[in-house]
Amino acid sequence: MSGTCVIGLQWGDEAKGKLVDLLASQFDWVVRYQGGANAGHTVVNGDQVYKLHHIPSGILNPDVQNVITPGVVINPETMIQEMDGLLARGVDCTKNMRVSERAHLVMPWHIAEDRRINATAVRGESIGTTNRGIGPCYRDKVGRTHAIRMTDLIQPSRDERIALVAEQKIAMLRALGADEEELKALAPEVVVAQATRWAERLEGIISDTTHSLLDACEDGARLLFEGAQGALLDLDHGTYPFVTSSNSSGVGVCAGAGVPPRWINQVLGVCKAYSTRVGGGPFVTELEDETGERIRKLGNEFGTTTGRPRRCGWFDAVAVRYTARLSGVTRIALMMMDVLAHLDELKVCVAYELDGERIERFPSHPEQLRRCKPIYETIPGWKEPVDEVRREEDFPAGALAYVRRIEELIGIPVAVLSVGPDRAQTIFTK
Ligand code: 2SA
Ligand code: MG
Repeated sequence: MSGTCVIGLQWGDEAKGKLVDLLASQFDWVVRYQGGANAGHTVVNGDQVYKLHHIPSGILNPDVQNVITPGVVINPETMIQEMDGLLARGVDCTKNMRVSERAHLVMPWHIAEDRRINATAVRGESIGTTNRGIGPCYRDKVGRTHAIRMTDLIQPSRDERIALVAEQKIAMLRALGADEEELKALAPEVVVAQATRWAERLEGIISDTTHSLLDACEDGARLLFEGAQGALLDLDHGTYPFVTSSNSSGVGVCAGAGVPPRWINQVLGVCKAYSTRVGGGPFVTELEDETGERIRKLGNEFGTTTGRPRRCGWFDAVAVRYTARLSGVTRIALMMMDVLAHLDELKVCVAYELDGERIERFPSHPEQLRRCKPIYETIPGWKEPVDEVRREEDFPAGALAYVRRIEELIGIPVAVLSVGPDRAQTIFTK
């Protein structure tokens, strides 16, 4: 038996999808366990680029079972579109993908409400959500009274239930000042018709993934858990309130998937060789200068889901040490090494200065975090491109020195280096 998790250690977009796709052939199951269509995983296979939001990154491998478990919030419309897009390219998801009957649905009213959230500043700044209805859907899940789950789609009570919730949601959004045009799309008959279509399309793949996964674990199957977003966006442990609404760090795997800790033995922590963040919130090592601009351009740092430019900055060892410990990371994958080539020097944040004091712990309050100044160590850059490198010993000495320093600062071995989006541009070192 082996359960391996792939967890983002920064603010998402660490190229987890690429690793999951690559590792998938060594596993029997790939499991998505939190988040929803706010995720954007890019998988490159030869000249084919797949942008996945809902569908697990193991889908390109026909021998792998892909599951979306209770902790995920599903926008059926997006999922069906994604399935159709894959089908047009010869990938039939109905063969090797199942969706939990316990997973909650992102309904059109959640998206309408999310737009309102984004219009509201929290602690002086907008959260900058992806507008995918994630926060409102998880709120309804926790609140229980207005939630709709996958299993509700295939019950005789479906239409009645959806119509009732739609009426209540319209009243609520109206009170919040939503415009009538927007509310028309939420009318009970409109949403009931949509849900009928969703049920027709998805009925065959809705299943009890919890029992299937427990059976698989007990039968000795190999499971790969695919995290979405990154640990600094974790609802409980991230840069709250500038976080997503699920547990995106390693501690979220068990609850979201419905798999107990005893079946997990490896955690691969994925981080970029620098930092990025999309959306609002404090970012200690942010570069609002030419170097930041250069990283954005070379790294093509734009959101997969929303196309938003990502904020870029130096590697933050304080943050990653925290999230690696929190996530129980056993090995690190350091991605996007190619983007840092050609710089005269690089900086790594080794500690923060908070109100005149040096700290090495990641603070919990956003205002404290905002006051933190990075304490940098400067490391000489390397001038040679690395995108053609395929073996560890072929990296320029400067690049290896950078990797070794990061390894030391985090205290966990770097086992994977990535030098580009393609499968072949991945070097396993340990
Ligand atoms: P939400 O929509 O409620 O989850 O937003 C809350 C915060 O979480 C951030 N967030 C993300 N950050 C990076 N990548 C994400 N996925 C997409 C991608 C983002 C995109 O892979 O590129 O395309 O813009 C993701 N999803 C959520 C979000 O920016 C808020 O800060
Ligand atoms: Mg992403």
